[in-house]
Amino acid sequence: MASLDDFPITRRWPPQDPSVLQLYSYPTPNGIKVSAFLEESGLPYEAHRVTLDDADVKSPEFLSLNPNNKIPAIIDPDGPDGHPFGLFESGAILIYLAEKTGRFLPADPRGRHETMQWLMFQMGGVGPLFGQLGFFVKFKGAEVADPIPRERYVGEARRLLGVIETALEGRDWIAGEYSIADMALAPWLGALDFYGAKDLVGWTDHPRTVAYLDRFTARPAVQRALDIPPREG
Ligand SMILES: N[C@@H](CCC(=O)N[C@@H](CS)C(=O)NCC(=O)O)C(=O)O
Repeated sequence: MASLDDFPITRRWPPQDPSVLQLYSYPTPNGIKVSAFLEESGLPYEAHRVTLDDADVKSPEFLSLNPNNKIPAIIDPDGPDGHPFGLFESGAILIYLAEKTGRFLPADPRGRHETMQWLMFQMGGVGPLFGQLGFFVKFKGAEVADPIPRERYVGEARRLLGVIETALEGRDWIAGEYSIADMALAPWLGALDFYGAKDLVGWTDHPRTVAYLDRFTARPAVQRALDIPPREG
């Protein structure tokens, strides 16, 4: 693609400044990951609100950038080859932005692989499992008489919290230094409150994890990211 005009999504969500990175997102845990990176790094960008309504995420314009109909997605007008480059999947976007800016992903191989390990742990474990927990506890729980799905996801979430609690022993951030792994993981810990699932998973039995989420949320860049793009307006 030679210019942003070649991306059909820009017809529905036109860029104000086509020279900066375009973010298509909503402030959910997966959306906040990328907003947090952009706010932390200071990379110039423009945020477009794409709600989770089918009218947005399943619109032909959004599907042209992410055929998997999920936020977040980006277009970088200055891609790896100097041409506009579109990308979806929050983990892939975080790695891309870390490599582009040289921030929040250690350069030394050991630190880099450990950061990737925790990023993958979030992408393959915490995100999907907590998402299902939210489905069965907050959104559709009352409609499902069978207790097994709910028990399954409560048990898995509790187990994953135990893994995080152990990993945080003696460190402030999940891979040592503050990194893209924290930007991926911490927003999902925050989701437990939104799901009304904190008591079910024994949140307060995990004091290092509680302090970790507080530490993440207290960062000024994260505070801003929590409402990017604004939910309303
Ligand atoms: N694996 C994807 C998951 C993204 C995802 O689940 N996004 C949700 C919001 S948190 C979404 O857009 N849902 C809309 C839908 O499924 O229709 C990623 O990490 O980017």
